[in-house]
Amino acid sequence: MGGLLNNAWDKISAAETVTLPFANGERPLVKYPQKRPLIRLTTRPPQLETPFSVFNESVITPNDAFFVRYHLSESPPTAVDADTFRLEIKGRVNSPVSLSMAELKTKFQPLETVGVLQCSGNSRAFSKPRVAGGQLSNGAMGNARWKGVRLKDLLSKAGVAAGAKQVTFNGLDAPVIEKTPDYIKALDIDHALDGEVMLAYEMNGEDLPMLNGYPLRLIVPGYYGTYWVKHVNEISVVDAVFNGYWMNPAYRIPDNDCACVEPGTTPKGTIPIGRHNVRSFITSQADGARIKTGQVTEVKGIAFDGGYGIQQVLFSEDGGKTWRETKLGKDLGKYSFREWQIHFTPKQADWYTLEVKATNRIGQSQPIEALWNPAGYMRNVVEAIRVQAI
Ligand SMILES: Nc1nc2c(c(=O)[nH]1)N[C@H]1C(S)=C(S)[C@@H](COP(=O)(O)O)O[C@H]1N2
Ligand SMILES: [Mo]
Repeated sequence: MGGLLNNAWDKISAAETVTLPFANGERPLVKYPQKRPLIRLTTRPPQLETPFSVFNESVITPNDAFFVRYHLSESPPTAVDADTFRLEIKGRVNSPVSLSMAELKTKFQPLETVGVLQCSGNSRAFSKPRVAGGQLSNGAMGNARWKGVRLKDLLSKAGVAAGAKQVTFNGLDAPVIEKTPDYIKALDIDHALDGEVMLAYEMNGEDLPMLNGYPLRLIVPGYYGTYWVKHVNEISVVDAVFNGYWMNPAYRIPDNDCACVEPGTTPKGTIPIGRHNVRSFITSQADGARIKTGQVTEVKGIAFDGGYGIQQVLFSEDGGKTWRETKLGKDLGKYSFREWQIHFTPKQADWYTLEVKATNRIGQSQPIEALWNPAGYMRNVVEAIRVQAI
């Protein structure tokens, strides 16, 4: 038996609170099983954000600091018995398959990928005008080393039958009220067979934490977290586009190049959300930090994209008037956070606006003005912080 949790999360009390930089940004810092104190957004279901300072500690986000997002109020399952757990693969396949965790770990070639998991609504609370949905700061993302098996290998064991169009993924968490739709997501068959999408049973060298999908979760490198179904126990190959609630109307973006519309307006057409856009953050200084005049200050941070890889990260100390190229850190793969670093010497006692802007290997970058869409998805504006040299 693994990952036993007590379901009385609303009884867990907060040791401290934090105030995030937007209206109604007060949040309790709460310690959940297998987690250090995290910023709690909601109790049922649990939604926990990573405190931003964690991203300055290491390029890999520790399991105990990794954010948590659920949709169904009785999530996650309170206990999962990994000895009796089975993954079923069915639908348009030649022979349905049922696999134990032991079989998954021994009968298939393992694969490891370092990859960013980011919620579509990460940073939503900064949308102007404000939008409905969880008012998240920048902590609904994380980077981990995932180990598991290729979905392609599992599907070829079952044998994909003619006419297969998509593959659906369902996890152990189920709705309490019948009217709430179960959390099921779908990928196109070609995507499912790309050899990169995987079922992970390890995160940073350990079993997945219960709150991050124990014992098995889907990893869809480069794609928003909504597809990374947790506690996956049911995979179905289907012959039509799956239109369940969490694919339509939920998790859709405007059907245009910027995934944006004029603030306050409704898009004409929508499509399912897809890959991450390009983002970059300064992690070494917080907004309002004090630095020393005339002294070399190290500024560092992270950048990532939807899986083409980061090409360049530019830094500005004058609010975007001039830019300098930063030094990139070790390449952990095209789906990982990429560290960057630069030195900056404030010549006089003053306020400085530091900005950072990344470009990926296919030339995609970040907008200077924030783009807007009604769900507050895919925010990737060039981030700016103000620091004071004293
Ligand atoms: N079973 C299940 N899987 C799920 C969800 C869920 O509600 N139930 N939420 C999804 C969303 S929207 C996100 S952003 C990620 C969050 O993963 P994490 O909680 O491990 O950070 O899980 C995804 N997988
Ligand atoms: Mo999400």
